[in-house]
Amino acid sequence: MEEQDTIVQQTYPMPASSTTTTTTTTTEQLLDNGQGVIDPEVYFNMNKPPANLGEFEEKLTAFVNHHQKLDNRVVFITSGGTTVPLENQTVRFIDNFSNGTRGATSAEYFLEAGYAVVFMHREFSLKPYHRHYTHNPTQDFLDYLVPKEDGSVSVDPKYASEMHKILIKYHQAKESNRLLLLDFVTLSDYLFKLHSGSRILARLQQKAIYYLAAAVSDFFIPKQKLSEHKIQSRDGAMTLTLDQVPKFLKPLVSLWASNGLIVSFKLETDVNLLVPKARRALEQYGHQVVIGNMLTTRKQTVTMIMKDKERVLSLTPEELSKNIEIESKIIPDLVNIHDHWIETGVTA
Ligand code: PAZ
Repeated sequence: MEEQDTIVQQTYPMPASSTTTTTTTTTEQLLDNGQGVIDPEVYFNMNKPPANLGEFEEKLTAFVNHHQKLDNRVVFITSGGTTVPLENQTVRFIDNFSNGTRGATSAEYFLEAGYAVVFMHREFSLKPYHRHYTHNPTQDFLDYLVPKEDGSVSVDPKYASEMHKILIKYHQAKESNRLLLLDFVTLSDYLFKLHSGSRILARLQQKAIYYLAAAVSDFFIPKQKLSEHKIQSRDGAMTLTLDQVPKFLKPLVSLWASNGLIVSFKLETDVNLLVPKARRALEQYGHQVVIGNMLTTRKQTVTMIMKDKERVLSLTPEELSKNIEIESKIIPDLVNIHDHWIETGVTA
């Protein structure tokens, strides 16, 4: 309560593009229904878009146009964690655990299922196909390679056959122009690109899936409250007050992503909260699927939650021992849901 009182007393300069004649407005005027959360549209008016937003939109528009002509299904995957800068000239930022395994792995299974994939990921997080070599905890990338006397480099024969299979799939995806990689770093990049990207995909109507696997911060420091320069330690202990991030799922469902199948994720550490919170999100935002997962078991089990039903997808101990990935169950399940969505406008 105390925090909220402090926020409400804050004044913000209006954005340069604003047509209003006043120069400042109170946060109270910007809050969504008095719940202490800034409306997403206000957020976009008050923050500067990422410098490469134009390039992002150009690439995405060309990709979507191409697949629309071919009548292909397209999935827009978000993957990895967002950063929350503590300074405008950013030295420090808040981050989270996500390294993009869910998103990158899911992208491969969607490609196998015939989808074109827009993979919007945190810069330097896991990417489809590359992930098998770049982020392997037991083996560094250069250890797959062998230097030859003639100055060339080859793949160590013990890895060649597996690498060959992955390379074939990777080249197929690239040559058929079915994989578009786009990136983000900060929460602000993410929100601008989600906003813009979902509106570009909206022309695909039911043919699009929005698969929101990124771990997006719930809290941030508004630009107007950010220190311009590196925060100095001579001032002693630091106290941070973070505002709540705008609830972007609501406009995504009702305004931006017209008729697409929207799949969000819910991550919890307290198992008792998982399904109730996922259900609350479905009711609040009115989208089609929430995939619930627990921090420690997210690679073995998920719960698919829809309006009138839910089911648990899990790997058996035997499947785990064979390194089967849970995404090999999630994606076929979603493809069924999507088939049904396209045919009937409701989830299976
Ligand atoms: O990136 P990763 O594979 O390590 O983790 C995936 C995940 C847990 C971030 C994802 O499955 C998820 O739940 N994303 C949404 C998190 C949330 O904002 O609740």
